[in-house]
Amino acid sequence: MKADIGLVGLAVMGENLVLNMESHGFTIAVYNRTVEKVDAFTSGRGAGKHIIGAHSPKELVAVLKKPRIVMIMVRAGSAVDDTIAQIAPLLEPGDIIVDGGNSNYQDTMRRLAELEGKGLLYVGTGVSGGEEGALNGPSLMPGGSEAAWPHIKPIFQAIAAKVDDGSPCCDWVGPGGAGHFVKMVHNGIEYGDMQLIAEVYHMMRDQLGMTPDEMADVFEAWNKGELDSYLVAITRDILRFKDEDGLPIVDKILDAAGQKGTGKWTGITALDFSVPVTLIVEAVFARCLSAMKDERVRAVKILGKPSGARFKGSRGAFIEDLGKALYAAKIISYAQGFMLLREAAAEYGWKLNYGSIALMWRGGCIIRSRFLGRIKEAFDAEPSLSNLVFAPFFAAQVLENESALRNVVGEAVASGIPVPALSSALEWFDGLRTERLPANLLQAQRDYFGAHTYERIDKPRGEFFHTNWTGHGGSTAASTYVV
Ligand code: NBP
Repeated sequence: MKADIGLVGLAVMGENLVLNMESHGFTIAVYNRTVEKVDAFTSGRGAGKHIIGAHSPKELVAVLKKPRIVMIMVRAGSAVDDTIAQIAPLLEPGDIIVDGGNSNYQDTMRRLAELEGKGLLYVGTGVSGGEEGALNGPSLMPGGSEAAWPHIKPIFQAIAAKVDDGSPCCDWVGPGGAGHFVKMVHNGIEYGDMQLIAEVYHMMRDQLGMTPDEMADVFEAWNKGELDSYLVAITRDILRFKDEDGLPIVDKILDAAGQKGTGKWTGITALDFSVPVTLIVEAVFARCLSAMKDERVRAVKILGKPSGARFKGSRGAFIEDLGKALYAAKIISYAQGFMLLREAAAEYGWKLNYGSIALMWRGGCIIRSRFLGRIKEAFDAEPSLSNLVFAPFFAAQVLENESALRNVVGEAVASGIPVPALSSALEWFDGLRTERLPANLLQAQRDYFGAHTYERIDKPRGEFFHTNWTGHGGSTAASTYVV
């Protein structure tokens, strides 16, 4: 028996992907660095299935159909390089290595260049949906050597999540590190969505004094409308969940958030590309601030809590505004994420299909939602759409919900409840619609102290001027450049 694909890395994701592939009729050869895990798997969850256990990379490669496909599901970073170093010398030109871990897209670009140089094909694919998704249908975002796509497509599209019309949440993303880049932005958006929900929860808990069960009812209602999404659904379930003593478990969980880095990468990339992905960056920093638990406890002792105004309005109307604010901010966050994708596409010469990316995220992954179907429609209607909030549907939606967002942020500021993601959404939206920002003054300051020059509103763009502001500076300007 020959295997359709080999998989290295039998941890939670690898095991479940193998079982998913097997359930779709594929035969899989498996290998893991700690070899005992191979036998444990083939005699345990994998027993009696079309799964071949290999005890060395050589054994793995020997049982694969040609061109050989080896998928790596190990910890991102040097483990991927170690695994490639073991597998690649055993392969022939035209064989394919797929990295399905959360690798940094720049590592993927480096590995791709190295392996293509040896005649191999290399794919870096985002895999989202966690353990459950890996088993029952993940969202898959493959990119890299396009010649590999016809070979991996039947397997990938078979195991991927499907949306209502049966379309798989997996398509070819693009060359280079495009697959892992799209996965990185997916994870950044996930940080943003989670932070927005957490801020709305904070407002309900501390401003309206709602119980977890009352909040769960609100999330349940929201999940039947435009906010219908996996994260809203699990928030409802989390709020309802009781500890052994019958009390809500959410109230007992320490408020110090962890992170594994992909949100941070999105922020760093946004800064590198000068794209204002403000909401995701705020979401990352909100986790950092939450992790400073001891410092915050100390701050309250020294500085006291914010002693803002108490909420006096109608509770029902405010809950409605919270839902609308969440929706408006979410639109803005996705607009920012797609701006980053567009910039990366321009930077690296990738032709990204934004509608197809929205479809890949529509099911299987953590940010899956009804809303992504709308995004797909917007990009399908206008593939060159430069900004999601310019699409007629989203322009109308964000404007319809703008006053609720403004109201919620205003109440939060007045009462001293931090809402960095909600407020950054509003700031970005206001900034985007301000024709004349105060950057004229910034340019004057830069020219004053550093002779950095400025453009003028009464002259064509691209002409730069320097003023001798003090009378004793020289007339020599610094060269103009963007860093
Ligand atoms: P882990 O990220 O926990 O990695 C464990 C696997 O990596 C084991 O098979 C381990 O082998 C192997 N490994 C390590 Br650690 N160092 C190695 C090395 N130097 N050489 C070879 N193998 C090595 O597993 P996971 O949670 O299943 O995630 C796999 C990948 O998928 C990661 O990149 C992760 O970020 C990504 N991902 C995870 C999720 C999720 O929900 N967990 C979701 C989406 C993507 P050993 O058994 O010998 O120690």
